[in-house]
Amino acid sequence: MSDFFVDVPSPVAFASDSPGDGLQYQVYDPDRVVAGKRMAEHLRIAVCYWHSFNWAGSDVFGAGTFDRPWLAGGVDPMEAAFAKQDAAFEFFAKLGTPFFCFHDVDMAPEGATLAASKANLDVLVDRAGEKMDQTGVRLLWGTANLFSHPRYAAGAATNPDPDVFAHAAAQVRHMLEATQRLGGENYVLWGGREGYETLLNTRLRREADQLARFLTMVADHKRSIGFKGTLLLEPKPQEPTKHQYDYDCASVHGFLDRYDLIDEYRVNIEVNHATLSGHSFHHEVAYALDNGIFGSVDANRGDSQNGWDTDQFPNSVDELSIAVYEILRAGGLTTGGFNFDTKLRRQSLARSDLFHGHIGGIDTLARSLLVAERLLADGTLEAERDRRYAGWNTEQGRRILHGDVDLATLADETVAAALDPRPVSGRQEWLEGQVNRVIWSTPS
Ligand code: XLS
Ligand code: NI
Ligand code: NI
Repeated sequence: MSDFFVDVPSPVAFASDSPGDGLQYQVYDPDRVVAGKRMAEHLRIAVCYWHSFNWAGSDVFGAGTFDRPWLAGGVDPMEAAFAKQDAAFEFFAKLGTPFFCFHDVDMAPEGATLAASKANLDVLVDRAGEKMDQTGVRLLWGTANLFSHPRYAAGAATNPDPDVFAHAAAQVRHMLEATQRLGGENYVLWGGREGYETLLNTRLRREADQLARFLTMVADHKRSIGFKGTLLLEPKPQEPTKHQYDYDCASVHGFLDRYDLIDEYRVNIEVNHATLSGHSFHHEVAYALDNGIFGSVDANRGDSQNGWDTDQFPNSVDELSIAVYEILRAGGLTTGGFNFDTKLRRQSLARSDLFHGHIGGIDTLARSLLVAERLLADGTLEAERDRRYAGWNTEQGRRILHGDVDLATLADETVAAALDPRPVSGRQEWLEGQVNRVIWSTPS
């Protein structure tokens, strides 16, 4: 094991009673059984390679501030990739979380040609496989970066140039196969540049058809190689493009339905993308679950004052627990997990800050799981939802929904019966109080 994180000498353990230096979990206890399953199995936590190891802390106004020697330049690119991988696996093992996620270009340097890039990635993927065997860390998902290189400035699958589409296809084919070799449980497609900067030069329907063609080819290839994982699309409304086609869960759902891809893809919901699209994370999770497309989560948070994808570490039990409740109520995660698509603030320079960010976020998530279990056992929310729709269980409700009555007949009957329904309270404030009662009374 490498010794990059020397200031964190041993693995992070659960120690609820000793806050100490903050390098213990206060809530996350992987073996603790919650609602019939170990916490680790409920949450299936992953660390992302890109923000944690492949980003130097730069922003649009300034250079990197972090201590990531492999990104410094002047080092042989393959040697740098090895050093990065050593530090990444040291981090995963010390954090004690079961999964990681990566893009092709996070792990291996791009070569001068596609063939050279593929060869570099194969070396690093084999090396990752050995490290996974040594540490027991598994791959939650892999993905291809189809947005950083200038060739993708006008999109990958939605590019006006078919050669760019073909280039993206080659990258995805290789990365999907690499994900399969590493036993990855899902494969993600985030269409960062599948959108437009201006409608003045854009044909919307053509680009949608191209995207659907691309996703169909990926799904076909998945079947032909026998990859058993789940294909996931990650919605985001904008950034870097002005408008991204996979805007939110409802847009993705409509798109999948329209192009007959509804059985092939599910969604990877990112908290900060949900809020950027003008929804709550709770909304996106509830929509996906109710429509059978829920897959996985990118856990993070935004800053409500600036409207960017700030990818901060989650820190609100109030925000997360209600969404975790919906996931638990629907039976929990299957192949998905909670991937920490999170990055440090630019001034968080110490190597140990990466641990503090993850530990705090993971404890927030674990605490949300405890609250969700109590909300489920408490039953108030479901009882209230049942009560609210109870009218539909009557013979009249059944007749309407089953199409046993047409509009004119229903109108005539309603007039004859002189129906005069009265509004009833939605009880929102009472329900909010009930959720708080459970949050406040959940023991650690
Ligand atoms: C960017 C996305 C990206 C995906 C993977 O906003 O969150 O990190 O998760 O390509
Ligand atoms: Ni993400
Ligand atoms: Ni994001």
